[in-house]
Amino acid sequence: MIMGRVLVNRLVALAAAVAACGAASVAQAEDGYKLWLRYAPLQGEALAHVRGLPRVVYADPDPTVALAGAELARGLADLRGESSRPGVVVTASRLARPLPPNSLSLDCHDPSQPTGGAFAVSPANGGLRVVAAEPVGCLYGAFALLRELSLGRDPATINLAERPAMPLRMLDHWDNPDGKVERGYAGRSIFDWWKLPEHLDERLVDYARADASIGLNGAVVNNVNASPLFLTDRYLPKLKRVADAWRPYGIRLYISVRFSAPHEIGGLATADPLDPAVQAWWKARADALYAAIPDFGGFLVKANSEGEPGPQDYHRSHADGANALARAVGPRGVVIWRAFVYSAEDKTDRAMQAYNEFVPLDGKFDANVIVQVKNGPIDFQPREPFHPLFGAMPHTRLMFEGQITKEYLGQATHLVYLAPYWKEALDADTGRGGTVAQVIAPAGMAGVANTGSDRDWSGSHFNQANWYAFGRLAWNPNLSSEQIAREWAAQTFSRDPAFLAKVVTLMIGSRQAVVNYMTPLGLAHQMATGHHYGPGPWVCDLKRPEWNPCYYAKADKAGIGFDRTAGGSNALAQYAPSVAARWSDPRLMDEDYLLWFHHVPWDFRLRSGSTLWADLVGRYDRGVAQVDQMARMWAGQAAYVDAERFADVSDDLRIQAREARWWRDASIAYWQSLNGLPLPAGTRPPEHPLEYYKSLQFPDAPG
Ligand code: GCW
Repeated sequence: MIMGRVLVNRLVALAAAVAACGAASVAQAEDGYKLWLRYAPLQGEALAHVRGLPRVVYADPDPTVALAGAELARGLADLRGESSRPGVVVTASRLARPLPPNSLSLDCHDPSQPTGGAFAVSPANGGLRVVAAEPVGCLYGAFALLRELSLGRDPATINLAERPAMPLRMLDHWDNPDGKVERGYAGRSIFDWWKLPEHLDERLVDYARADASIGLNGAVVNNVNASPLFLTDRYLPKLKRVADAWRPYGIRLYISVRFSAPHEIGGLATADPLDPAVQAWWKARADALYAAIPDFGGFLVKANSEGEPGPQDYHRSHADGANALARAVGPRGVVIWRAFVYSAEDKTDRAMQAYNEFVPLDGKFDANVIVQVKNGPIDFQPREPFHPLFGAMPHTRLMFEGQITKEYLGQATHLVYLAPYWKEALDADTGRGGTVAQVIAPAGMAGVANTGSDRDWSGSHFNQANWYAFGRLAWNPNLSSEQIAREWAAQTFSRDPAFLAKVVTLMIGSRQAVVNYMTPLGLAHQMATGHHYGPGPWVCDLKRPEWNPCYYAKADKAGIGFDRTAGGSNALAQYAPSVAARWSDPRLMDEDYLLWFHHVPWDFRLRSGSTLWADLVGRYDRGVAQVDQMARMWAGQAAYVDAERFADVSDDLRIQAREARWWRDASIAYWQSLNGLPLPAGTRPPEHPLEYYKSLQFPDAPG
């Protein structure tokens, strides 16, 4: 014990620990690079509280614990407004007991604590103690402590005991090896495979730190429309370099694989998953990956979907395909197999195809296979009902896939805060023994990343909130959207209560605003084909019917909406009876999903008494008005935000206000061309004739 204390006192490793962590970012003032990790100086009583905290952090030399210690020392110095006087990190092989008085201690190998990233933080010995069973728990604990302090909490009242709700909390990057990001609106890829392994961009370390700060623990580094390059020997040292940089932050590296790779790069005649040579090839690739990266996470697979190869090319099932890869990986990792499938030949309602394909395979997947299901049955639309697969495969681990990058929600520029969107699905009762969040708890959540080479990482400052919210919800899906918005805005912009009251309101309302001006009342997929940016409800001439917006709205002179009742596609029957019952009667149901499940005449009476047509037009108008209101709210916040970020957000809101009108006008002009109805009294007519909206082309659209 005494020996331990002596050691502790001797091993003052201030600079070393800070340097070893590599966490120092290259951020400039307020260009958004620092994300929510700004640790802006506290004021008043909160400042006095952190100034009263000890300046010595006791840690041990484990690389993750050292990082946690350095983060704490640096974060506290910043919060104290004394960035030039960071605290001291003292490292020892194991912490001495009793804990040194008046210290901040990271006690990271306590076998009495729960594993899996859990931690506890409490006042101890005149200081604070973070305790965990494993180093990564301490890292999460350090970030959680800094978050509490950043929000102005009195350290004496901090008592946290947390454990993540699910084991896999991941980001999926749809990044191609050439640096282009599919559906990416924040510049180019953060991965420079060309320069790796010799050069590792410091941004990749900052990225891992940001992920860890919100509890994320894995990332798939390449697009699900996968290049086989990632399975070649040439990529092994590149992947290894990234994995080595991420390891101290607890981020495991995964890759997307191309199912036909054994044939394409392996020189085999086939990629049939039941062929022993194919199986041996996958095993050899997995072995090579694990030799380079012992904690390699596993494979993500998009198979037999949108033209990607898959087991069905060899008349095998998704389970055959997934299991072949899962056996190659073995207990070392997982195979995440996507349920996002719909085929050109299948004439059933697209919303039903994944369920039809996967439910019969329940129980046939190996234990290390996880089936990854999008939040809704079509494709990340502004509003969809939850996916009917959740709850319908009780013998298969299901993972939730959300899209952080806003492919169908205004991409980089529209301010849309997505926590309420994801929570709508996570909180939904499947009627089959739990909510979606409960169904996925044994597996996890993956978010399609919105990160890129832009200085602000995410294409706009408010898009950072969606990265933040996704991590926080994967850690704890019971957090409220308000709490997450408040935490994020306070850390990112200002802790001033007046500011937070306005900005949290603005964020919370933003999701319904985009639904209103793009696809109200349960409409979906009305975006122009290809770029998915602006409106294209008239598009109806593409070869694959389900790639046409007209397929989803089924609008004509008489009415609008997709009949998914027993009289139509009967997609409703894929839900538990208690859920289907809620959506089966168009007169009684939640009207937010009306046209998703029902085809109704334009003069259908809503509960408000107004006709469908009048209500639809009213909702588009409300969406436009909501964006105007958001812009007004933001305009009043100049005093709280630095000029650079204030102007950036103001500009984006100007774009959003213009484009909300575009969506409204184009949609109304088109529906009117079908139904021939006059606009409700007092309604502003579309600014241009329909032909104008149809003529707009965007060959320069990003993503
Ligand atoms: O949302 C759609 C996108 C495709 C994407 C696909 C998928 C990666 O438009 O770009 O491909 O979904 O999820 O596989």
